[in-house]
Amino acid sequence: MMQRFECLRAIYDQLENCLVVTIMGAVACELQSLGHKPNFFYLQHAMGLGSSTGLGLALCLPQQKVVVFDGDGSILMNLGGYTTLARYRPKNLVHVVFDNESLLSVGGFPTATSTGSDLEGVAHASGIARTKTVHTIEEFKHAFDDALRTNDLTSMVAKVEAVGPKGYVTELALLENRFQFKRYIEKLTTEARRHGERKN
Ligand SMILES: Cc1ncc(C[n+]2csc(CCOP(=O)(O)OP(=O)(O)O)c2C)c(N)n1
Repeated sequence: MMQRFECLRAIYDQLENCLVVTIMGAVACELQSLGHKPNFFYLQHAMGLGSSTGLGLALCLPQQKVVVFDGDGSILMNLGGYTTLARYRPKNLVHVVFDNESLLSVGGFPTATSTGSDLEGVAHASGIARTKTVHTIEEFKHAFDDALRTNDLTSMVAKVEAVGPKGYVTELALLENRFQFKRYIEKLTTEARRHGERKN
């Protein structure tokens, strides 16, 4: 079975020009350990709202690719997130759920996916047209590349082992991350405006 860290490593270079939102805990720590960038935002505390945050960004910044790294425990707290994604169908959003069947970051309690709940099935039944479940790094990389290239909403589930880093505390403070991310977006929108003015 694949590990989430390997998945992140396999696609890290493609995150360069995306806005990236992760949920808190293990995945945030793993992505940071590959190298933090100002276009990465690690959503602390608001468990379940990774997809909602990504949706808001994608709708506000339609020219910008947005990637959300979600977790099974988190999306299970906000299943309505799937229906809202489907309803607004942002073409520039890639939603990835790393399904380790566990609340790993708080000690590893099993979630409902460990007893058979199928998140891709929920996504599909919610009305998301492009869904996928992947089990290997090759499948993951291929599906992620495809999702980034395609001009449509994709929600994918990557089945991964319930393993992560030893600790989840990083050097980067929540507020620092928040201001950095905001400035990054401001720079993007200022540049886009200038570009538009030059063209007119
Ligand atoms: C509303 C709320 N409930 C509980 C928590 C505690 N909490 C933090 S991370 C986490 C588990 C997240 O599980 P999952 O999304 O499956 O990701 P994993 O930790 O397995 O990578 C929990 C329960 C929280 N931060 N907020």
